[in-house]
Amino acid sequence: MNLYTFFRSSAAFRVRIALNVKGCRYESISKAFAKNEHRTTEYLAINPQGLIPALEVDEQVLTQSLAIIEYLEETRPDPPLLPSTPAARAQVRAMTLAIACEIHPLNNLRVLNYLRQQFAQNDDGVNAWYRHWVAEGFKGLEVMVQEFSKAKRYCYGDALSMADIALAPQLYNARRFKCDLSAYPTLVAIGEHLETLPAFAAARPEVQPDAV
Ligand SMILES: N[C@@H](CCC(=O)N[C@@H](CS)C(=O)NCC(=O)O)C(=O)O
Repeated sequence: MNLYTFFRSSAAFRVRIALNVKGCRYESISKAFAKNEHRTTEYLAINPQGLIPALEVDEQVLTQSLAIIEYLEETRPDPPLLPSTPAARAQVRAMTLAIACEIHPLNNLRVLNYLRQQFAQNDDGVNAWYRHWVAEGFKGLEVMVQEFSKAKRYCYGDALSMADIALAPQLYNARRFKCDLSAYPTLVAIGEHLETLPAFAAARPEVQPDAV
């Protein structure tokens, strides 16, 4: 498997965790955002969206981190990343999407760059935007994990799921942007536990081969 990745990409961070959890071996092919390597003709032929990650797996290229993780789940079901009942799976997917659809796209690099370039925002403006959308998303997610997490170790029940794979990178980035996390004690507690898991530790940005 080849993972088109960038150490700072939180969507790639999700896929790195999933690959580690599933015990999949993969090669990292780095596409540095600062050099616009994700916008070259060569990479657009791999992922026409010009976004990281993409995964070459089973003689095809897959894009979109959650589609990739769902594919891994369906083709390599052990250990599972989704619970066994439809209702529980729906809750896990809801928490995953609360991060991947409601927080992350608003805070993506190209959105932040657009704010700077088209709307003349400086660091203060961009950081306020970033923190606002994290707060909006985490507010509801904290209530959900308070209901569904059993021991504040995982988002749903007491087992690892896709929601944890979405949460850890979002918490990592929230800290990078100095978001105040004091209103989300359950999310923070779950994040602290996830950090102790080898599959998560090995996926962290700073230990990737392209980390600078
Ligand atoms: N929904 C996509 C998001 C992919 C995405 O936005 N990736 C970011 C990095 S986390 C990216 O490539 N950004 C490049 C840019 O904004 O120019 C997924 O889950 O894979």
